[in-house]
Amino acid sequence: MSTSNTAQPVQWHVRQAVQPAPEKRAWSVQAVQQLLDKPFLDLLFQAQSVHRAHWPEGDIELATLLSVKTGGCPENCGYCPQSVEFDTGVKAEKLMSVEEVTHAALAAKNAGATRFCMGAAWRAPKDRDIEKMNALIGAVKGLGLQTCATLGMLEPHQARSLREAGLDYYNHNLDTAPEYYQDVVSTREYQDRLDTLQAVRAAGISVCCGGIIGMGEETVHRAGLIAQLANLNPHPESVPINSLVRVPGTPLADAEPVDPLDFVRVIAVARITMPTARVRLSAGRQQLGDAVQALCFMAGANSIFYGDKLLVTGNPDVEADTALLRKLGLNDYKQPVC
Ligand code: SAM
Ligand code: DTB
Ligand code: SF4
Repeated sequence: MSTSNTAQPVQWHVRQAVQPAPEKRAWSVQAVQQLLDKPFLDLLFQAQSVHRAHWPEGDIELATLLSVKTGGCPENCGYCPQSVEFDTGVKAEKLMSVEEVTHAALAAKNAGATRFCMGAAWRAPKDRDIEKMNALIGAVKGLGLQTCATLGMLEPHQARSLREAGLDYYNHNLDTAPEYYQDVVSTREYQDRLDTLQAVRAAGISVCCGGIIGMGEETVHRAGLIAQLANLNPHPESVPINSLVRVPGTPLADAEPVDPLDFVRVIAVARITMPTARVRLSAGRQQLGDAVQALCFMAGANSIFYGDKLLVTGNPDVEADTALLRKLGLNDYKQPVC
């Protein structure tokens, strides 16, 4: 074997071709917790190093949300303002029309969004709901946007139908660790979520799956959530990390607020354990302020929900996000077309 430093590209290509795919590392809850417990700056440095190695462009993805079917949901997720069980002032509405959704998606595109995510407050859509969603997906896709939907639990045939209509991503969150799940929602099982994720993956739709921090969970539950996500094989392409929006009338309205630096830690650990995922700094940004959001980007977040509203609660407005991205020198920001 040659000991010279001269590059030998041909040999390198041959070696690459015969190498087996690297084995996927399984993350134990303990290993994830050790990451969460690292000294803050060491953790941030590690996460930023992983981030730069996998995302050299360093851009922030802009995804806009629209609640296409609001309220009246029969589930009892303790964080959610759209459950019929909680008195939150959110009224049940019917599914929006193709025209209304197209109008909103075009506005999102003109403001700079590349992905458009449609949310529906369903436990599980009926087949006739899927048909109506397919029309919305086709219209959004026709505008040249990436499409995402979050509609509740899916059967395999429904996932296939959404894929055929042009759905690129399906959002379905695990929300927390399996052992904490029943403290938050009792109308379904953790396994139901995993089954839907499997149906989505099998249909060829990319997976968007994450969770919520600040629901009274311990650090071990945060580690348990991240381990579950990282051990999905492959791990999700998008990982939304939400900070609980404490909505009056929900059982979690008075939950202890999360220490913002602990929230940054979760982002960092998501980045380290899922290097090729878009980690989305999701709900709760209004409470974080610019400095903590900048730390989240430093920790490896490279996506945000972009637009004045999440589903039914508020989000920083487009002007504030434009200003923040500009201040941080991110995205080589161009003026939105209005
Ligand atoms: N009904 C569908 C479902 O549950 O999958 C889709 C809509 S649901 C509102 C989508 C996700 O929003 C939930 O899984 C949860 O992670 C997040 N979410 C809902 N309410 C929230 C809140 N108050 N704060 C933070 N995230 C929230
Ligand atoms: C996700 O993880 N967060 C978004 C999206 N996926 C659908 C929803 C956040 C909802 C926040 C409360 C609300 O506005 O309803
Ligand atoms: Fe329904 Fe989804 Fe809200 Fe749960 S999170 S109550 S399933 S809309």
